[in-house]
Amino acid sequence: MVLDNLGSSLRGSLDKLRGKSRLDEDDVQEIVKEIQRSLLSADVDVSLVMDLSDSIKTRALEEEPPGGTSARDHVLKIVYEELVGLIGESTDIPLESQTIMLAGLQGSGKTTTSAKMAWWFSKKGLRPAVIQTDTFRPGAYDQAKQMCERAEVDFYGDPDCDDPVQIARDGLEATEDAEVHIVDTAGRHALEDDLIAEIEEIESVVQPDLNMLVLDAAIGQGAKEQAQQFDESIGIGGVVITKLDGTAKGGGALTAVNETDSSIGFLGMGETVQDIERFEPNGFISRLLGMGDLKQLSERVERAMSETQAEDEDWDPEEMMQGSFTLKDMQKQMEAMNKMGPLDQVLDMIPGFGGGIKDQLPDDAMDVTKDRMRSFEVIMDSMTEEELENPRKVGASRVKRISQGSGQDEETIQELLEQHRMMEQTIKQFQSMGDGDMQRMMKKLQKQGGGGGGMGGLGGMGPF
Ligand SMILES: Nc1nc2c(ncn2[C@@H]2O[C@H](COP(=O)(O)OP(=O)(O)O)[C@@H](O)[C@H]2O)c(=O)[nH]1
Ligand SMILES: [Mg+2]
Repeated sequence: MVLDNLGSSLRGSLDKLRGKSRLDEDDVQEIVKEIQRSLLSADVDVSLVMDLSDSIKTRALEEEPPGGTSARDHVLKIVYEELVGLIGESTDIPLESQTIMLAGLQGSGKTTTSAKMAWWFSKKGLRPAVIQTDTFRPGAYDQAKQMCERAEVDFYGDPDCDDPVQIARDGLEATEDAEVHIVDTAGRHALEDDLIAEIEEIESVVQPDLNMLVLDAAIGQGAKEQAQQFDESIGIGGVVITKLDGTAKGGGALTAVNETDSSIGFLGMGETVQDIERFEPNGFISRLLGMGDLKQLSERVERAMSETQAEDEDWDPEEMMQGSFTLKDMQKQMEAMNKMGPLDQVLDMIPGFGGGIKDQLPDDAMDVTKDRMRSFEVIMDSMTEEELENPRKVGASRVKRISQGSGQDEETIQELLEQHRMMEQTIKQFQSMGDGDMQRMMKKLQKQGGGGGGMGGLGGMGPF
């Protein structure tokens, strides 16, 4: 995650302030140093880092904390506000008909992002189409077409045409029925004049409402020049940072955003069409500071749960959170989790889980792969209602019978039962959080999630 280091080291420094009501110069100095260190190692531009740390320092020392506020909360608020100022608002993406063109160097993730964004718009109820104008890279047509099939969105490309401007023109006509047009363009290994000329020509035909620059999170200080050049030629209104599921921290992209006065619109978090998130500065920084990204979380939970619930009217997640945890619940959990995306990303968004708690969970708890889920499903189909409700009753002889019935070996059945036990245990821990963190968190989720589908917020959060 972007600035992940900052999150943990800053949390460490801030925790040292616990119990203090006044800050001295040394306290502030230590925190500011921590912030500088992390931002610099994340490739954020040096002068930007200095500006930021100066204002945090000045404000922390000069501003009087409001009555009753601890020193820790006061600093936290200042750091938070300054970081919001640095990162800026999310790019405005209205949910209406529009044309968006993607620009960026080869390999930055444009084609992937165009399919992801189309998927995102389709989930928002709009009809998107992707127009693929890359005639430079062999295989670009097939790649884009396949991703759009996976995203179940309209697609236009022409593998026999080598004029990107012509393809753009034809594409707009062919996808007339779509509401949102996303135009994918070619890149090069480096910025070259002919690339700039080509993209300017496409832009004059397409006349996009928004040009977005797609940047790999791993880009370092080079982001600055790239962003400036694209900005000069077509005008950049928003940035997409891709590959944030990797180890890169994305500081270079932040630099670019600041240089061009644009903003971040989307984050790419993986290779599949669903691995896209709308950039949310507040939530993003909340997560960074270990406060949990409540808004994003509830959005994902809502979406996954409404899909899962639509498939099975009888299943009530709230009942599960209060009562016993059956194998049926587990199946629903796994389905919901798969829809939400990788579990550790989901966990990062839960308040309090971003830090150490996640590490205390057994590795296996995260390891609910699609294949495993499929065998588990086959096994569960061979189990009786009684066994599904009461998995503890499944002894050796029943395992043998289920194995014969499902064609799965006994070991896999034991694994399923073990997985269930593990999840049950975690759920119990969760339940026992009781009146403290847990309820606060559910309240927040309910408030922010808008209560769609009677979901009671966290009900669908999986065993966590
Ligand atoms: N892990 C990960 N890989 C990504 C992401 N976005 C793109 N990629 C991969 O990066 C490579 C280049 O992406 P592509 O969309 O072809 O870039 P383009 O040349 O700009 O169109 C492909 O292998 C993608 O699968 C992301 O968010 N996470
Ligand atoms: Mg491409």
